[in-house]
Amino acid sequence: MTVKLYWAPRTRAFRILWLLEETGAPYELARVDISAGAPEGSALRAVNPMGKVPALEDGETKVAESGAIALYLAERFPEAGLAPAVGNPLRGAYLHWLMFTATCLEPAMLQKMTALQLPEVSAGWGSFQRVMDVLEARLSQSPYVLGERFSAVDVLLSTDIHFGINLLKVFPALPIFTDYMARCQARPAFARAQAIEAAAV
Ligand SMILES: N[C@@H](CCC(=O)N[C@@H](CS)C(=O)NCC(=O)O)C(=O)O
Repeated sequence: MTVKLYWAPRTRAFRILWLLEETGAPYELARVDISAGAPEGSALRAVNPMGKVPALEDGETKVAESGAIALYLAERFPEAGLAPAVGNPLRGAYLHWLMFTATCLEPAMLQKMTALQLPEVSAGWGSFQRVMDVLEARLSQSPYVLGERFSAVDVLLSTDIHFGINLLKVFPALPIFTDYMARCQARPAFARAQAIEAAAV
C-alpha cells in the first residue's frame, strides 16, 4: 500500500514532501488546487474536513495537520530515524518542539504579520518576541533541536523559519536562524523535495 500525500507546491505540504523523501518510502502525490478551495465531497475533504494541505492517506489511515502527519510518518517508518523512540529521554523535547511549531511559532508569525494586539498571558504563545527569544536560545545550544541528531522536528521548524524570514519577512534573519536553516537544507532529501516542487510550478 502506497502512502498518498495531498499536496500543493509552495505550501505547508512541502515539509511533508521533505519528510517522505527522508523516509525513502514509496509515495504518491495527489496535487490539489488550493486556490479553488476543496469542494465538499472531494477526496481531500474526506481526509481533512478543513480542505487544507497537507493531508495523508495510508491505506485505511487518514491523517491531517502537519505535526500529526510528521509524528505518524516518523513512527510508520522508524528505520528513517526521524524520532527518538518512546523511552528515550529526548522524546520529551521532540514532542515539545514539534507542538511548539504549530501552537507557538505559527500563531506568533501571524500575529506579527497582522500587528494584532493580544494580552500576553492569554495568547498561548505569549508574544512574538517571547517566541523569538525562546527559539533563539534553543537553537544556540546545538546544531539541531535535539542536539547532534536531526529529526522530524527540524523539518517543521526549519521550514517555518524559512517562511518567516524569506517569504513573510517577519522573522529577523539572525545567523542562528539562517545557519540552522542552511544545515537542515543541506540534506539530500531536502534537495529532492525541492526539485519535485520546482518541476511542478
Ligand atoms: N494547520 C495546518 C495548516 C494547513 C494550511 O493552512 N494549508 C494551506 C496551505 S499552506 C491550505 O491548504 N490552504 C487552502 C485553504 O485554506 O483552503 C497544518 O499545519 O497542516
